[in-house]
Amino acid sequence: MARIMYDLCGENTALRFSPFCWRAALAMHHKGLTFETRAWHFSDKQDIAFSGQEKVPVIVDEDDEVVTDSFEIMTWLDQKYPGPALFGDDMARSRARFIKHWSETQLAPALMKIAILDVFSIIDPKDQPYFRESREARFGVTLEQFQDTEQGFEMLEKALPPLRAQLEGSSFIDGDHPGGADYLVFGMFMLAYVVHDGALFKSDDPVAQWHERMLDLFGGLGRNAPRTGSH
Ligand SMILES: N[C@@H](CCC(=O)N[C@@H](CS)C(=O)NCC(=O)O)C(=O)O
Repeated sequence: MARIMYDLCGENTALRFSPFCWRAALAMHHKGLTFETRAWHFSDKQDIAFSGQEKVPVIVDEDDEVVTDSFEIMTWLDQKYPGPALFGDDMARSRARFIKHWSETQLAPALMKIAILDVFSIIDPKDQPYFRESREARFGVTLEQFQDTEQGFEMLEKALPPLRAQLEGSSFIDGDHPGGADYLVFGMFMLAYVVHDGALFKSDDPVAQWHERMLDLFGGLGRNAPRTGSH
């Protein structure tokens, strides 16, 4: 059977904007693995019930093995499949977990401030009540009160210095070639790339140049992703 990834989509099922699904997709490409995606909406919980949890990405491997959680998927890929390492040894994986936490606690909130209403506007109308209710419960304010693009860019600017410093010394976070750490971070930015109209970085920023390199990987996988609006 073909390898499958359940992948969050918008009302337009070509729009794939989940940072965690992007991480998993890039990691599978890094390993040279082929896969098909199944477009998944927030309200399609029953379709992934077999995985024992309610979030994507969910991978169903060719031998029917089921794996969830982007970091676990990357760890599993290194264990199951030879070829270029995503994380390398246990010590490197442990350090990559720090990058995961940094990206999820420093980048994701900034990107949400910038793009939450963009996400809301492109998801399937049948998903919108659930999305609004669950996110408003999480944030404690309405989506409209939460969205603050200016504050989001300020938060992003505060979060970026370690990434910028790293990229002043090497082409990728993982060195001369992209690896798991790059996908952990770049996946976050793909949400904004797909749903938000407007640049995230100034063009002379090393982060912008890295972002361009990342968009070009695997035949322009990121760059050619369907996007919203006037892109
Ligand atoms: N820790 C998980 C997080 C996955 C996650 O939050 N996925 C979101 C899509 S971006 C999801 O499926 N959300 C379902 C929901 O909110 O009900 C990972 O790294 O894969």
